[in-house]
Amino acid sequence: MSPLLPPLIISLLMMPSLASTPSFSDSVESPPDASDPCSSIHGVLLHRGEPVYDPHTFSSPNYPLQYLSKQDCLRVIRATKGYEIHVMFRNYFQIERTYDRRGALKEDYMDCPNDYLELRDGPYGFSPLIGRYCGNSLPRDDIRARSGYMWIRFHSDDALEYGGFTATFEFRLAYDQVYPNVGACHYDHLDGLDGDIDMTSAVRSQLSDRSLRESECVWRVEVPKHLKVWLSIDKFILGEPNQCHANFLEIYTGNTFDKPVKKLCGASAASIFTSHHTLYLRLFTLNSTVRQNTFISANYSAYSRHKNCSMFSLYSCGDENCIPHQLVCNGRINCPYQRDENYCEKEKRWYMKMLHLSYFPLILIIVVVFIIISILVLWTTRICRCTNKESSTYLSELSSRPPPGIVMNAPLSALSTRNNANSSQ
Ligand SMILES: *[C@@H]1O[C@H](CO)[C@@H](O)[C@H](O)[C@H]1NC(C)=O
Ligand SMILES: *[C@@H]1O[C@H](CO)[C@@H](O)[C@H](O)[C@H]1NC(C)=O
Ligand SMILES: *[C@@H]1O[C@H](CO)[C@@H](O)[C@H](O)[C@H]1NC(C)=O
Ligand SMILES: [Ca+2]
Ligand SMILES: [Ca+2]
Repeated sequence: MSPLLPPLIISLLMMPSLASTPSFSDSVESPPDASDPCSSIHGVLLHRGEPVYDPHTFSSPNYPLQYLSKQDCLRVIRATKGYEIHVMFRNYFQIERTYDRRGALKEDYMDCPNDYLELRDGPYGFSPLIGRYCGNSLPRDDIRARSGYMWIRFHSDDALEYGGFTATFEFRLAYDQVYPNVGACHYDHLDGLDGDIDMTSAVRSQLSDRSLRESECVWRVEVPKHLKVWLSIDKFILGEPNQCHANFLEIYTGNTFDKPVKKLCGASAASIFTSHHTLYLRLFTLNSTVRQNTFISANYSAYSRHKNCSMFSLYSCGDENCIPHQLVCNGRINCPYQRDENYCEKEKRWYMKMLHLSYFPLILIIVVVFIIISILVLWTTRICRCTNKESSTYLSELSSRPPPGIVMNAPLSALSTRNNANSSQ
């Protein structure tokens, strides 16, 4: 057992609670599942075998024991508006540090390619870097997130693990908040299989703040895990086309850990079939003039690629793309060649629907057989009625008629008027 017990009981008084706004769902925190190795980054530690939760701490996985290999733990913390986040490290700090080819320690403190703790001033992996930490000395810098958000990521590779770290953070009133607008233009699309992304209106809503210079709007799209996101950009007009420093749209898949899969700052954009079920879109604009002339709209849709869509209970677009059945005839295009919407108007009429069924000939045969049987049944009952009538008072009149098969073709009304005429005579 390590002699250095983690600072489990730290009373951080006068701390504003974590605010929750509808725009940024990552900020809603609840006690995580203690069996998840990443729960320690969310403040859960095992103390004498019992999980202890302190949301104002974050530690390496498995702390106070050695951290685990192949971990990627992420947490985003958020302060109430007007506060900034300060981080303090405790006890010890031991994260694998880079060795160069001769085995000498590299002096570059920021270069930690194997294992590291990464802190950013903002809620995303593309937010400004505060530092990437590794090695054996407690980070002594004044670590603070002035945007009111802090991105915390711990990464370890598959070899060499060390003691790790534990840290506490607190919220302090910010007298000079430099990025008051971070996280203010965030939109989540997490529940649907398809939808519109209206970037033009989002950018418009930022125009009311005249003092705002740079702005960043972010959309997070998530579809069920077994599917992927297809993004189709219908309209793409940037305020300053081909000026990548002034405006751009970046597309990230999975998380924002890695570089964007695409950075768009030209005059056009096409559709993108991503290979992940989550997607982040980041639209950067330098100033309000640029924002005023920005018009971008996109649609997203869940899809998957299989040789045989029906084996995965999906609808086939006819081109190896498969989509969930709910997206067929929902009034939106979800197949690249619109197959999911092409037959919908016709299919509303039942007989057209019947024609599209593969077992239509079978139904046709059944219907024809049924009609023939009905006719035969009607005919035989008719004969029976006629036989009964033969014994009645109309016997003489009926016996003068042609055989029953021919009578059937004569309209009943004509028959009855003739009867009436006969009786009135
Ligand atoms: C906004 O940025 C563009 C491109 O750099 C520049 O041409 C324009 O003058 C700027 N407008 C304002 C109001 O600063
Ligand atoms: C696709 O899968 C379904 C269900 O498993 C099967 O009935 C069908 O024959 C398969 N089609 C092809 C072209 O393999
Ligand atoms: C995208 O959504 C808009 C609004 O619902 C719609 O008008 C447009 O046709 C859609 N585009 C595609 C390719 O589905
Ligand atoms: Ca390692
Ligand atoms: Ca559709």
